[in-house]
Amino acid sequence: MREKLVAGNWKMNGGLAQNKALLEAVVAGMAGVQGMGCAVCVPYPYLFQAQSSLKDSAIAWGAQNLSQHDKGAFTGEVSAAMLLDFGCKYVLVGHSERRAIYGEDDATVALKFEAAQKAGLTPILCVGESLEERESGVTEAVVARQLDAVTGKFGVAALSKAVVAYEPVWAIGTGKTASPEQAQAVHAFIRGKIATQSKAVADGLVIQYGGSVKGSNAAELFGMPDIDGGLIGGASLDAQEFLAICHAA
Ligand code: G2H
Repeated sequence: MREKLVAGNWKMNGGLAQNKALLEAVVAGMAGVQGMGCAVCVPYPYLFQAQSSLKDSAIAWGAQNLSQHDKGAFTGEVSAAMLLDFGCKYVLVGHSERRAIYGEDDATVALKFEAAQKAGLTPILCVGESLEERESGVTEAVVARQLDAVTGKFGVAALSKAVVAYEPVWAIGTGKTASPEQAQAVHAFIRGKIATQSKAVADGLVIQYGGSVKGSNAAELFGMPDIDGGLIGGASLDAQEFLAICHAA
């Protein structure tokens, strides 16, 4: 039985004072909640704050990116070991904003995935198609290619210690959410594809949905059989909204 996971992706938002209020409200609102996982992926400078605010709670924290390299002359980069120093459990890899804005290709994403796992972090591998790709009918091919970049290199077992987040690019920060049925169809495709390589890995794989999830649509999405929680952007910056999503899981 898979446990649902709701993870906030703050993106490049926040500040010490507002984070404090947000983290305290989330900790209070999640007290006593069991049977699901909750995490926040914060900007690097606030990992220390997340660690000190969340260390006595059941809420995990993580980062939104990492370097594929272990250490060395990579100005501006942050390694997996550094994230571990701050108690991170999760790290996002291959978020569509990294792919589109920073040119991260499938091969780079796979290396980042490997660096995270080697260090003992749980990568949240983001996959998803653009509007143009959906409209030209290649959604499954795109998602398959993004998954194959990892499983082709490291084997399907690599997904036994990872999370996949399906995030249709056209639904990210646009207010347009995939309908529960549209999302479920892709989630079922992902699980089915993994199952052809390992049923055990497929059955245990947490597949989150991401893209304009809100308190008002979370329950319907999370009610679908292959949707195991969500990766939450904008709505994770508002404690009440984020808590409503967590409570729907
Ligand atoms: C997708 C999602 C979080 P939002 O990027 O990863 O953002 O919920 O704002 O669409």
